[in-house]
Amino acid sequence: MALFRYPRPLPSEITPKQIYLSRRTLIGATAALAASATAAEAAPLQTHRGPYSAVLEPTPHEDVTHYNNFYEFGMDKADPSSQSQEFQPLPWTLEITGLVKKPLRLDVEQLLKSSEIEERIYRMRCVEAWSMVIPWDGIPLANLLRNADPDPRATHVAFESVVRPLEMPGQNGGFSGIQWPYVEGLRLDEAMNPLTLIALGIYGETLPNQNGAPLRLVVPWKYGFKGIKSIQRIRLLDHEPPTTWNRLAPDEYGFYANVNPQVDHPRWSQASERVIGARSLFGARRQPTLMFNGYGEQVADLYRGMDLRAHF
Ligand SMILES: Nc1nc2c(c(=O)[nH]1)N[C@H]1C(S)=C(S)[C@@H](COP(=O)(O)O)O[C@H]1N2
Ligand SMILES: [Mo]
Repeated sequence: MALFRYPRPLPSEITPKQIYLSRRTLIGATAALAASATAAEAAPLQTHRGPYSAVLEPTPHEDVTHYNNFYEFGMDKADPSSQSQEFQPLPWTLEITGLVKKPLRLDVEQLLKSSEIEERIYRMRCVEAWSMVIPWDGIPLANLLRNADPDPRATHVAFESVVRPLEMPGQNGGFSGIQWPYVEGLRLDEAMNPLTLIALGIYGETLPNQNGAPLRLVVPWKYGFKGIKSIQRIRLLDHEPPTTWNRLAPDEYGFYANVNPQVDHPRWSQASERVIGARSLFGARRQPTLMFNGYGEQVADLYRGMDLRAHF
């Protein structure tokens, strides 16, 4: 069980050594409290091991926080960690609107109070054929959506990332071709699945900017691009919303994006994956990719009778 705290202390409130300590020690009680002594308004929160965590060896913290995709900060894997340090996640408001009976506007503190924070150790499989194992801290999305009381007409959920060109260099021109904001979507039953998480932390620490501070989506049986970062708006709809990668390259990235080793990307195989942070004698280690990224028992029923080749 780790201690988890938000808001994190401002860099000006702690020394670099303390930042290092608070990041390195899974926020061991003493280090975290020492580091946050001057900004201790918010009490540390308990993180509980969630029931859906498989027994998996997490990818080293250094790789999880320095090998990232977050095009708002640039297109190289090292850009998000180096280019996101000016980004100020707080204050933040998450809106849940659309086909709901009780629209919600929540700041991060209200979010943290709305539900118990669970630790979920999940595999993450990027569509580019690499993978990690990440220990997330977060809230089941279903809990949030229930609080908003979905209207019976709602069938889908749309998500929108933040737009802040002054803090996000990738939103100033750049070559990605992405129309901002980054947008994603799920079917409502996928969003309500108990595996679907809104993460506010990793490794028992506040979510680093490069991983999608202050809150992002985690859908472990889908390709990583569905896990939209720095979410400001969630809307319930009666139709399938447009999604960023599908809009850019509809033949390569579908709405569903379920991890499937039998359906190749048009330009590469999806049968296996490079394991980030794991080396073998011959360089990067590879392993076979699992159907639904290994979560079939929990999610295969969502797709009964669907042609997963057509709905890739
Ligand atoms: N807003 C936003 N969310 C995003 C992305 C992005 O570029 N912008 N990249 C996606 C992709 S392709 C992946 S693989 C994961 C990477 O998450 P990580 O850097 O925390 O491992 O974030 C996803 N979420
Ligand atoms: Mo990805």
